[in-house]
Amino acid sequence: MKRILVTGAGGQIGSWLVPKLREAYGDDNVLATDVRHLGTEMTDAGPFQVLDATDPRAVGQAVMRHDADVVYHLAAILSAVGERDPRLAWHVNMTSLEAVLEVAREQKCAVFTPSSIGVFGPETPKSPTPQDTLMRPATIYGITKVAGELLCDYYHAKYGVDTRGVRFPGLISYGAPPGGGTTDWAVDIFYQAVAHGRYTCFLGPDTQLDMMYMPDAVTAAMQVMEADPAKLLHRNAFNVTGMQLAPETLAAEIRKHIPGFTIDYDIDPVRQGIAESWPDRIDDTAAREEWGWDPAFGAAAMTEDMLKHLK
Ligand code: NAD
Ligand code: AKB
Repeated sequence: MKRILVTGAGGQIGSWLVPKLREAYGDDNVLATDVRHLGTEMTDAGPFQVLDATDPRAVGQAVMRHDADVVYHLAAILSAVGERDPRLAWHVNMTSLEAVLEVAREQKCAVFTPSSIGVFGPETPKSPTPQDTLMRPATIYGITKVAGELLCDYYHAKYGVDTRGVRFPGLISYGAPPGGGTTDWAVDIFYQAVAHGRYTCFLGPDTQLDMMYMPDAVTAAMQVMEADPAKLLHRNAFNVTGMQLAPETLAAEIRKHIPGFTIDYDIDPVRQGIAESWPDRIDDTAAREEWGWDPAFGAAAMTEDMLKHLK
């Protein structure tokens, strides 16, 4: 049975991924860690430890004590917060990844690291965005994600570390709120629709981005780590997507369930600029062909499920 350590476990992804990992591999085999204390839902169901993932010694000790053979490295600063504090984003994203990779090299662990559609930039072909293409991101977040993909590839090629990852699009979920990204509107809109029947969006009406419902994201993370390594050509950077949404198209979906729902716009130039530098639609053929990626949720099914849970 795998022994797993998760960094950044209290965030939007970790709060969904840790319970699924515990279900699959056993509660005691999955050590959840985060730089902050987390609620009892996370800490009572299995082992938990406060851990700063930028501290290589602490990461090494935690991996050794837990006898981990897999690390899901989720600790990071996201795009919008990164633009407010670029040095923090560089420090957290790069220092923590280097720490995890070094520990993985020394202690022979496999590593899952999520990359992002944020690796793409204004010069990248927008629709469809190929798996292998020009990547010159305009955000510090994107720069750390491109560097992270390359560093993970390097640790695999040079040291044989079993590094794997996907480029997640914007993730939609209920429960733990998103951590300060450009795609957070696609979560906030549901909470505001249910609570107030209206939403003011910080992106323009037709700003289309790739999105995915969290159950599919968790499946992707676990599936790529279970995939036959012989079939993986793009180990650390698989494009994956579930659907494409713009504020006006998601508002129309929500209106099918909440007929009086209204949306208006108060555009934030920083996040609008980031969104415009990202793809409209990524091509995830490589993930489908190399490890069987096949998302269960499109826009209609995701909207229905989100509203069912939030109501
Ligand atoms: P999040 O912001 O919701 O959670 C990040 C977690 O990391 C938080 O619980 C935070 O406390 C923790 N953290 C911050 N600094 C830390 C440190 N020094 N040591 C340990 N923990 C620390 O992020 P998320 O949405 O769960 O994203 C997880 C990963 O997935 C990130 O690499 C992110 O770039 C990537 N990703 C997320 C999305 C998305 O839409 N959520 C999309 C693409 C990629
Ligand atoms: C963000 O908006 O920063 C994240 C992402 C797509 O990486 N949700």
